[in-house]
Amino acid sequence: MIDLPLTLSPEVAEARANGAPIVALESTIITHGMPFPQNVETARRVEAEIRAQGAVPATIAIMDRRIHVGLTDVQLDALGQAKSVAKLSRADLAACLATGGIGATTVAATMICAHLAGIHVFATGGIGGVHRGAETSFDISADLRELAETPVTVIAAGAKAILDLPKTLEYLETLGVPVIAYGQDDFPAFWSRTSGLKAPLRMDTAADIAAAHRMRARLGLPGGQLVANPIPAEAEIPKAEITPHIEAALAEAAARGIAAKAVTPFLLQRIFELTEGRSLTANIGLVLNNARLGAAIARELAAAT
Ligand code: PSU
Ligand code: MN
Repeated sequence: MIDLPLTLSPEVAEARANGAPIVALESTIITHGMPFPQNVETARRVEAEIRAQGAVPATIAIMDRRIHVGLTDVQLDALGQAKSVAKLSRADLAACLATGGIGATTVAATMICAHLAGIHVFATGGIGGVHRGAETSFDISADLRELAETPVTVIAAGAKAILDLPKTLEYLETLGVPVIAYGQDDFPAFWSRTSGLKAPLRMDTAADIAAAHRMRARLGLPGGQLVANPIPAEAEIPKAEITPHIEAALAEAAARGIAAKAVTPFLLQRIFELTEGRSLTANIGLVLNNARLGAAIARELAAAT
C-alpha cells in the first residue's frame, strides 16, 4: 500500500486495521448524477445510514493526485459544488492521478479503488449498462467488464430503463458476472421494482450474498457480484409514468448528438427535469436502501473473517 497513491481517512484506516465492515461509495453519482445541493445532502445521508447500520462509509474521489478513500465534510462539499470534475472510469483513472485535477469515480473506477483499499462491498444507485442502439453505437459501459474483473460486490437498484436491459443481462452473463436479485425473482429497473425480466439468481439474505462472495474467492474466480436491490415500494415511480419521459430524453440525446461519457449524465439530468424532480426523490430512496443492504453484507463478510 506504501507505493500506491492512496489516502485512507482516519475512520477508514481504523476500520481496515480492525477488520470492521466498510462500504465503498462512488462520487460520480454526486458530481454527474444529482444536482447540488441534493447531491451533497444525499451523500451525507447515505454515509449516516451506513454508520447507523454498524459499518463505515468510504466515499471515493480523486484529488491532489491521490485516491481518497473516505472524504471529510469539506472535501465532500467541495466535490458537490466543483464545476469541471472529470468523470473517471477504468480508462481515465491513471491519467487523472498522473496529471492532476479533481476526478469523480464511476462504478468501474470505484470498484478498482475499493479493491486497492481492501474494501469488498460497494453500494450505489444504478450501474451503467448496454445502451439502446448499442448494435450501432457500441456504447456499453465499462462498469460491466469491471464487474467481471474486480472482486467487489456491488449493490445497485438494477439498471435504468434508459438502457437496453435484456442486452445488459445477456452481456453480464457472457462476462460471467453473477446477477443476484435481492428478495424477488425479477431484475429491478431502478425507478421501478421490476423490469419484467427474471434475474439469473435470487438471494433473500445478506448472509447468502456474503457467502457467495467468499466462495468466488475460494474458487479463484476473478470479478465481483451485482446485487440488484429493488427500490422501496413507497419511492417507486410507476412504469407508465416514467416511460414517456425516458423516451423523450433518449430522443433528445439522439437529436443533439450526445455521445460517449456525456450520454448517461445528460439522460439523468433531462429525466430529472421532465419528472419535475420526482426521479431524484426516487433515486435518493433507492440509494439509501442500497446503503443499508451494503452495510448488512459488509457486516456478514467482516464477521466471517
Ligand atoms: N446510473 C445511474 N446513476 C449514475 C450513473 C449510472 O443510475 O449516477 C453513473 C455511475 O457512476 C455509473 C456511470 O458508473 O454513470 C456510468 O456511465 P457510463 O454509462 O458512461 O459508463
Ligand atoms: Mn457509455
